Amino acid sequence: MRASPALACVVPPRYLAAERQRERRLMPRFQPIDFYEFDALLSEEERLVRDTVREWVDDNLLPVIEHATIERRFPKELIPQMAELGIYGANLPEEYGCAGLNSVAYGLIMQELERGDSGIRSFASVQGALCMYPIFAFGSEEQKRSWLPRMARGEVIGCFGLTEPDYGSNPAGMRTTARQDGNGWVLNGAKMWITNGSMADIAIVWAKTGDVDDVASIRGFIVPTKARGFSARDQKGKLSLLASDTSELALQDVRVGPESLLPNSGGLKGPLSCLTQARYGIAWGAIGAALACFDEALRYSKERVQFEHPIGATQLQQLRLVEMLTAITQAQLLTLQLGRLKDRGTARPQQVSLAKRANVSMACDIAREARRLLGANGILVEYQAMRHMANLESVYTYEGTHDIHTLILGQELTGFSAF
Ligand code: TGC
Ligand code: FAD
Repeated sequence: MRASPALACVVPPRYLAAERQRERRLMPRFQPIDFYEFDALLSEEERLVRDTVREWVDDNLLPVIEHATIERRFPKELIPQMAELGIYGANLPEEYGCAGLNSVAYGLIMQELERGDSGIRSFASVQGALCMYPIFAFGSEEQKRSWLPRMARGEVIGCFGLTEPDYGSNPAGMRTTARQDGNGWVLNGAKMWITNGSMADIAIVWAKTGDVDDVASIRGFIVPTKARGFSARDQKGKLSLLASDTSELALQDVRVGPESLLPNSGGLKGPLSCLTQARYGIAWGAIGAALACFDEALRYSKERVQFEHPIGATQLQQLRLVEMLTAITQAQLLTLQLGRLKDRGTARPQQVSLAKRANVSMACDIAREARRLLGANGILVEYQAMRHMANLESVYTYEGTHDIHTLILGQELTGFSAF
């Protein structure tokens, strides 16, 4: 995290207004449970980063997320605050204006953001793992110096265009093309379900520069969204990730200069490596959503009285809570080990698939069970469980569906591709 006053847990003055707002609404504060002394496995810096973002989420994200959800709008006012905390591309090097954190600290940031809302974690994931990372990994030195510091400061927002209307799980089939035109390129095609699509300043667009079947010809392009022929349209009718911008992109004879091409990208491996970064963040993020639901359910079980005793005094609700605690504890330990492997440089994409698949599924189950424990109140937006439950259906689907990760792991075990 950027060495800023925020790192030292000094809450910038304008955040105090949100704190007062929280108190007015008597929003209960998150009460972390550390059943397996997980904190002892973290460094001081990792804990500090997590606690800083945790406090920011409690004071600034949670007070606005309910209304943002009802109004179906991404809370743009949070963008500069997250930049100030050093959240965007937090695991990329300081020489490009980023925080230079290790993978575990980065993961803990994703956990805390998604404890607030999957849509906010999505925004940060797309900005960091899907837009800044490809510029860092496949860009020229000039591109890195030009884009990364501005993106870290939240002055330039990115989106990532891989999925197409007819190619979701199978991006190798993409139809978007980039044809060389003098020094530059002309792009044509459509991208679907693109997070941040309507608010982005640039789009990382993946396109084929050769024949329609030539997967090796896939290259990445930094496309300014104000380029002539580029348009974005909001995806209407969502019942999930309501506080997130999801759009369809159309590229019609979009001309870009040579500086647009990510020179070191080539083949499907390029976008898939970006997905590995984002899936890693999602594995942590899902724990955050689960923690929020567990925290709310536990508190509710102690407060809600039926048959003259708290529902938490009944065996059925205790079973629910114990299953939640067990699943969260297992996920934390698994994901921490993944983070340590990533920092050692030995984590493999299949290990990331296992964590994304297991943790998102775990979080979906916990959100659903928490919602049920809350009875009728569980369907209200002023409680968190149902918002998380609906959000997690998208998380289950994007960045490789649960099924696709099953097949990735099945192939890893048997050597047979079953796609
Ligand atoms: P395949 O032949 O298996 O692989 C092609 C090349 O890529 C390499 N590779 C990877 N590299 C890094 N990370 C990974 N996860 C990788 N997976 C594969 C592979 O080694 C090979 O390299 P090389 O050198 O031999 O060329 O490719 P395939 O066409 O058979 O596809 C495999 C499959 C189905 C697993 C892949 O297409 C896939 O993962 N599909 C799911 C698509 C997906 O996840 N889309 C996500 C779109 S972005 C999004 O959802 C953002 S949501 C917003 C948010 O994050 O919050
Ligand atoms: P399909 O691929 O059509 O799959 C439909 C069903 O078939 C699924 O159940 C799937 O698991 C199953 N299936 C597919 N293939 C097989 C198989 N071989 N064997 C068995 N079952 C199979 N994409 C981006 O590029 N950028 C973004 O920013 C982005 N953001 C998103 C935000 C949201 C809210 C959502 C919902 C999606 C987003 N996506 C984004 C797209 C996302 O990655 C795709 O939705 C996902 O990869 C699945 O593709 P699909 O929806 O076309 O489903």
